Amino acid sequence: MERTFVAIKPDGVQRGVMGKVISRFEEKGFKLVAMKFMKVSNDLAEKPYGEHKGKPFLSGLVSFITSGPVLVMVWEGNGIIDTIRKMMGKTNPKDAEVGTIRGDLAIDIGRNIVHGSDGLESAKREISIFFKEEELVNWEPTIHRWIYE
Ligand code: IDP
Ligand code: MG
Repeated sequence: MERTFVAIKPDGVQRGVMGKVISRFEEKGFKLVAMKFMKVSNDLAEKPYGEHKGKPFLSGLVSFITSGPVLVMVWEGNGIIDTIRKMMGKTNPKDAEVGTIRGDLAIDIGRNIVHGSDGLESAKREISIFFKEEELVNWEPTIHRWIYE
C-alpha cells in the first residue's frame, strides 16, 4: 500500500485546524502511520523543497516553515498520494475548489496550511527526511474490511 508525507505548516497549527485536517484523512479511511509535532531547522526545512532551489519564494517559505511548530505525518492507503493532493486542493487557495482543505480554510498561497508529497519518489524521500524506519508504526485498523473490498 502507498504511503505519503503530510505536514501541517505553522499557519495550520496557529489557526487551530490540525484536528480538522487529520479528521478529513481519518474519515476518508486512510491510516495514520507516524506523527510528530516539532520545530523545523533551516537545514531540514530546505530538504523537501529542493525542487524550488533558486525560486524567489524559497527563502520566505523556509523562514515561514521554521517560524513555529509543524505537525509532520505519514499516512497510508490505496492511491493516497494523488488523493491527498486532491483533498488539499490547488497550491494557491484562490484556485482551490471549495471542499478542499486549502479551498475551505486558506486564502493566501504563502499560508496554505498543508504540505503533501507530489509523487512516489518525493513521498519516499520526504518520509525518510523526517522519520526513522522504527518510527513508522505497523498496525492493522480493524475497520479495513469495511473500507477495502
Ligand atoms: P504544493 O505545496 O502545492 O506542492 P509547491 O509548488 O511545491 O506547491 O510549492 C511549495 C510551497 O511553496 C507552496 O505550498 C506554497 O506555500 C509556497 N509557494 C509556492 N509558490 C509560491 C509563490 O509563487 N509565492 C509564494 N509562495 C509560494
Ligand atoms: Mg510541492
